[in-house]
Order: sequence, then C-alpha cells, then structure tokens
Amino acid sequence: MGDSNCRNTVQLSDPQLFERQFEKIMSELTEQDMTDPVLADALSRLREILLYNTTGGKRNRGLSVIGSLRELVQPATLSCEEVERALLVGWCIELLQSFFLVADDIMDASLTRRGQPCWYKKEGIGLDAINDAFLLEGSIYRLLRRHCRGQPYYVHLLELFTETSFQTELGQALDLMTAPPNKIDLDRFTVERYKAIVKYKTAFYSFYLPVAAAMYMAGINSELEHNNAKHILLEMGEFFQIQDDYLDCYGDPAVTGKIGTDIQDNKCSWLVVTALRILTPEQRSELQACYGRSDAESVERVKALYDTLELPIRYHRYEEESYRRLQGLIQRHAQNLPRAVFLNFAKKIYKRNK
Ligand code: GPP
Ligand code: MG
Ligand code: MG
Ligand code: MG
Repeated sequence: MGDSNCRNTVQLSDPQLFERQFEKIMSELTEQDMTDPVLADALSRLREILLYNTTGGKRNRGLSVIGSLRELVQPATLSCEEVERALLVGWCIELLQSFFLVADDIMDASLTRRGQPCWYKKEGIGLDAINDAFLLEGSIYRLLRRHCRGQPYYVHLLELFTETSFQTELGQALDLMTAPPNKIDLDRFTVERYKAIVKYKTAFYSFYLPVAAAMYMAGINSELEHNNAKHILLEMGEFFQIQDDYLDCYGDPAVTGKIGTDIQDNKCSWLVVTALRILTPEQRSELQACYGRSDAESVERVKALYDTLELPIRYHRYEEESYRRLQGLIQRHAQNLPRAVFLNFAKKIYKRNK
C-alpha cells in the first residue's frame, strides 16, 4: 500500500488512517487482484457488496488490532509498514464481521442492520446474498496473502482466522438449534447452554481474535500468554453479547441501527434465561404462550412480562457486577501483558447503547 500514504499522514489518528485504507482495499480486491475482463460484472458486484456491508459499523474490532499492537510494542519502534499491516489485519476482521452479519441476518430474518435494510432484503438481492457473504470471507484471505505472506506470523494469522471462523460457526449452530421455529420449549434455555452459545458465536471472533492477531504480529506466540489473554477476552465477549441481547429488546433502533428479532425468533437470549430464573408458574405459562411468535401482540406481552420482572434494573446491576469481575480478571491474568490492552477494550464496551 506504498509508504507515500504513511509519509503524508503521520499526523492522522488511527481511525482516520483506517478509514483511508478502505478505498485502497476496495480497489485492490476489485481492480488489481483479478484482471480477467470477463469478471468485470462480478467485480463490480463485489464493490457494491463491500460498500454496503463493510461500512457504517462501530469499527471496535478492526481498530483494536492497531490499538493492541501499540500497547504490546513501543509505538515509536513501529514502522509505517507495520502500522499499515495492523490496520489491514483490522480490515480483515471487519470483513469477517460483514461476512457473518450478511449471513446471520438471513438466518435471523432480520430487517435492518446499521440503520439500513439488511443486504438480503434489498430489491434483487435475496438469497444471492449467501454467495455475497462467501465473497466477503474470501476477500480476507486475498488481503492477508497479499500483505502478510512474507511475515513470520503469516501462518499464525491464517490459522487464527480459520479456527475462529469455525468456532463462530459452531456457536451459530448452537444458537440456531436452541431456537427452532414454532417449537417452544423453555427448558432448553439454560444458563449453561446460553454461555456456550455466546462464547462460541461472539466472544472468540469479537474479542480474542483482534488481540490475538496483534499478539502474533508483535511476536508473542506462547500458548500461556494466549490463554491468559483468552481468559479475560472471552469474559468480556460474554458480557458484550449480554448487552446485545438486552439492546435487542430495550435498545433504540435509531441508535443501534437494527430492529430486534430475538423474541420472535425464539432465541436463547440473556433476557429469557434471566426471566426463567425468577418468574412464577403463572408468568411461565404466559411466556410459554407468547414466546417465539411473530405477531405484534405476543411480542408486546413478552416485553410487558420482562418489564414486570424489572429486567432493565437487573441488567444494569449485572453490568456493574460484570465490570468489577472483569477488573479482577485483568489484575490476575494480565501478568505479562500490558493491562491497557484489556482496559482500552473494556472502556469501549461498558455502558454502550449501540
Ligand atoms: C451475534 O448474534 C453473532 C453473530 C453475528 C455471528 C454469526 C455467525 C455466523 C457463522 C453467521 P446476533 O444474531 O445476536 O447478532 P445481531 O443482534 O447483530 O443480529
Ligand atoms: Mg442476528
Ligand atoms: Mg443470530
Ligand atoms: Mg442480537
């Protein structure tokens, strides 16, 4: 990606540099990589897919690669090329996220994402979006190959991306199997099942992946160090998904950019798992009658029950507790790793509303 970008932009912040890289990444993927003229239509489709699905997010995952690397090595010792590669690996995580979201929205029958219609909901797209998701995934490995092939950590990154994808797909399988349409069985929604779903479908790719990528880029390969980091990051990931579940029902779609579907989809959400631990037999029958149904009245009755059970108050209490527990974990497990790697991440997610 040339050092001219680097020389002229030393004063720019990481987020600004990150955004600037997007155009170049698009042109690499859609103009430079594949030059056979018969592919022109497919490549312009890829451009559209990238523009629609890889923009408009919070960028927490993507930016945390460079953010973590700056804590793991002396920032002054990082060359322009190393900074660019960390931003690029950050974009690969954003692409992985777009790949998952395009597919997840089809599976969850969602309507909006990042404040616009889900990609599969767009006129003329429909289930062709499945192939579009594959293109987003494939783009990751083209970029890694082009930019990181000569680096000592290349194989580590490849294994990390493929392993993390597999873990996420297993998590998604658990999520879907625990929420079969039209088969309401509240006994399925246990705390153990909940924890397994969120660890695999969210925590590995959203939290461990970006920090582990930065660790490999900094030459930190030891299994012990990776396990220490994983311990803290998976806990953070669990809390992040609990927030996502809370916001699915209580978030403002104008802020989150998505309309919740968990109640209609019969999902094993933190809200239903928490409700099940405290409700009376009468309230349980009410839940049994209304959960996993798509009519507005049933959804409203479930929400009314959540309100009666004071789930927002319980959630905020849980958030405080979780923050304290995490601080303890960071003190105990971040022995050789700078605590700032984890604290920066924690700062971004606690008390979020989107
Ligand atoms: C979040 O679940 C998990 C993912 C987006 C991973 C999907 C994995 C695949 C292999 C496709 P969610 O459905 O609660 O997210 P959201 O609320 O953003 O739809
Ligand atoms: Mg979803
Ligand atoms: Mg989902
Ligand atoms: Mg959700």
